[in-house]
Formats: sequence, structure tokens, C-alpha cells
Amino acid sequence: MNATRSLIAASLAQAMPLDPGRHHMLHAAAPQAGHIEWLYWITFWILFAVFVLMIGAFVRASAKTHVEAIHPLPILEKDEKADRRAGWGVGAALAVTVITLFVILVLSVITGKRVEGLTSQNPVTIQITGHQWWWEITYPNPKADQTVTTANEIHVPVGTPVVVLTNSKDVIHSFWAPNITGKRDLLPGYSSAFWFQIDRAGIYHGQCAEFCGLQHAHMGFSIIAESVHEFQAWQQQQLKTAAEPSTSEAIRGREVFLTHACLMCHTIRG
Ligand SMILES: [Cu+2]
Repeated sequence: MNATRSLIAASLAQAMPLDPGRHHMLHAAAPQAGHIEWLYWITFWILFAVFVLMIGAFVRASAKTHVEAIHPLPILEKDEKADRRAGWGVGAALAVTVITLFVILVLSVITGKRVEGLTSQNPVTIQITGHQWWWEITYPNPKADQTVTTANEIHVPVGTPVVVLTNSKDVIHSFWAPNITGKRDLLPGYSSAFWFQIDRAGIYHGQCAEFCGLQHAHMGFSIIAESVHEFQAWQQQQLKTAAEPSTSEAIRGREVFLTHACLMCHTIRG
């Protein structure tokens, strides 16, 4: 079964434009994504069994009712026994369908509860605001000068729950990092929250999953999961003001940056 799983995962990965390890729901790097992957495989195997049974029944029925082309079509006579058998068959198929749908519904609810449950008292909190067409990431702090803001780049410590507060400045966006957790809609004028925890250090790609305008396809982001020490060092670095350029090339670069349109959207931080 593991070989089949790997084969299916590899086939799906082939269809993905990005490194599958960094943007793929079948390479879970967080417990939430693990629960979603579990539900995916259960649903996959249930549907696969239904598919095989349906094809088997179809082939059997075709073989039983095979009629040679040279013979005239048989005249069917009323067969009450066969009618009753067919009635039982349809009833059983309906019952199996309803039970299967009910089982998938229950498993979906269980997965939803597992994904939502928060087990730590000391999470890191970040605020994510959707804009056309970028992500504003803020690490709130009671002291205003200790608040860190970035764009499209989310740094988090490995093994620590991260509570994400969401909002949107303009239209509906959808935050989706398939290795980490399921899709979350960001609604204008409506605050919401969810959480995730990454157990494996690395860089994971995410993408807006709700069409939000002409540049929607470019609305990506990165989640950088690093050790607590590296995360704190990054935060301290972000709080510093940008270093003065020391080479003529760097001085020229700053000049170009400050005198062109870059400044309309970007700022220079530490
Ligand atoms: Cu979008």
C-alpha cells in the first residue's frame, strides 16, 4: 500500500509546478496538514473501492447480457423472482451509498475538530492582512517600537503553535499553505483566527487560493520555519534600522530605490 501511495503522490507531484516538498498537501509538515492528508487518503481508498465495485458490476452485467449479433434480440418475459432480486440490489446499493457518505461526513467533522484544537498556552501570535496583491504580516507587541511587519514572508519557530489573526483590506483572499494547513478565507471587515504548528524546519510556499483580481496568481508567500533561536535572531534583526550603504554600488542602489516607483510599495528595513 505504501508503494501505491508513493506512486500516486509522485504522479500528483509531477503535475505541480513547485517543489512538491514545499507546496504539496501530501507532504505534511504540520499536524493540521497531517490530519487533512489522513482524511484525503481515507476518502481516496473508499472512492477507489466504490470505483472497483462499480466497474466489476458493470463488467459482470455486460457479460451476462451479452447477445450475439447474428441472433435476434430475445423477448424478455416477466420474471418476478428476478425483479425482486433487482429491487434488493438497488436497495442495498442505496444503503451502501448513504452509509459511505455518512462515514465520510463523520470523518470530515473529526478532522475539522482535530485541525481546530489548540493545545498550548504559549503560542506565537501573528496578524495576516490580505491586500491586492500581497500579504502584510505583523508580529504584534504591546510596545509599538517592538512590532515587526513584513511582506509575503512569514517566519515562525519550529514546534511552537502559531495563532494567526486574519483580515483583508479590500476583497476576499484565501490563505493556503498546503504543507501546513487547509485554506482560510480572509474577509474584508471581518476578523478571524486559526492556528498551525510546523514540526519540520524548512521553507514552505503558500498561495492565495481565491481569485482576487488581475494579479491573483502572483499573490504567493513563504513560510520559513526555523529554530526558536534563529526566529528570535531574525526578529531582533527586523527591529534594527537599515545599515548605511558602504560601497559605491550600494549607495547607487539606494539612490535608484529612493528616486523610483519602488518606494510606492516597498520600504527598507534591517
Ligand atoms: Cu487571490
